[in-house]
Amino acid sequence: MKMIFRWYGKNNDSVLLNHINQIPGTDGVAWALHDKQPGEVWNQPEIQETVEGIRSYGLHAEVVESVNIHEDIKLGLPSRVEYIEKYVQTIRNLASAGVKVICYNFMPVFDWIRTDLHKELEDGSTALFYENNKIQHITPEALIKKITKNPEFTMPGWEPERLDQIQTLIDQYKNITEEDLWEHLRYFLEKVIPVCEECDIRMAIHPDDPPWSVFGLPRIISSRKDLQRLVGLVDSEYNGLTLCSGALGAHPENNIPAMIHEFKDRIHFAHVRNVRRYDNGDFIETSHRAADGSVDIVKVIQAYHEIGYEGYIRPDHGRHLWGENCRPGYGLYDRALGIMYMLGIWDTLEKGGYKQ
Ligand code: DNO
Repeated sequence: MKMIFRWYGKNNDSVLLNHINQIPGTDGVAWALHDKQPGEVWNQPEIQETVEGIRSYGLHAEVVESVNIHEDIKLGLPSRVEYIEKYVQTIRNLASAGVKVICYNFMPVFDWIRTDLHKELEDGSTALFYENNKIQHITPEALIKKITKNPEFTMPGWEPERLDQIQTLIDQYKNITEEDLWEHLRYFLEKVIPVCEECDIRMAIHPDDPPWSVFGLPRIISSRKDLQRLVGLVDSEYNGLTLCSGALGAHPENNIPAMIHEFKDRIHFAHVRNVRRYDNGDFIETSHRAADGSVDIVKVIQAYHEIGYEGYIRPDHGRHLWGENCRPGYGLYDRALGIMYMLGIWDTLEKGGYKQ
């Protein structure tokens, strides 16, 4: 496996490239042009500048997370034709800079959703928390206002400048069923996968987070059945997955090690993190350690080892530790600890397991 670290760029991240290259076993970053709006072409010079900046620290820039998809594509509007052309241009530009994997998602309106970005854990650290009951009793607008009191602390898809459009977007989805969303995803993939094959760049869809419908919006990448359907939409290895143990792991029926075995040829990017689930549907993000959450991360890494995983992997969200001031879920310390935990398991397996 190839260990990487998510980096939000020199203007948007408290973590520096020089911090990342000090984490053992970490060779690259998952990056993006974070100032780009969905639907804008990423031009070669700006891609090149970022890629060269990353490489100057001895890190590779082979994974992009994410090139976001314009809502008109997800809604299946006539303007999707133009937005898909732009997406294709971005794919070509990224491929010419040596990018190998593009992570994306097909969640309507919002990306990941939490109700508290700094929920205190027993040890005094804080972490991202999802309270099911709150989501059922709060409007998206009220939730956005609550969590964006500090403008630095937003979630992707929840930017304050989008506030005005949120209601309009939600209304636009009122007549879109899950089946419609599947058809729109198929349409998109049928256009982009042939280009990916031509330029050797793999698409890796990120599952829904949380893996169920929120605010009445359709969500379709939440379970094993959904992943089976996704890989069948366009039968090409270039149509693949970002298998996120935390996003999928919030649902007790999702067996992550079994998914790793079943979809082994289509996993191009692995996100690893732990969550502690509660019976009422709430969950909190914990350290990576198996004992701290509901997902057995030892078994997750063991499954990657069993399939001989050679793709990219990164620690996903971490807790906020030792007074760190960082993007929610994206501090340096807990994610670096997560890497050492994963590599510890992996290296032990490489040596044939622990023997007394
Ligand atoms: C959350 C991330 C997601 C992911 C996107 C991919 O922290 O895993 O925001 O990057 O869903 O498009």
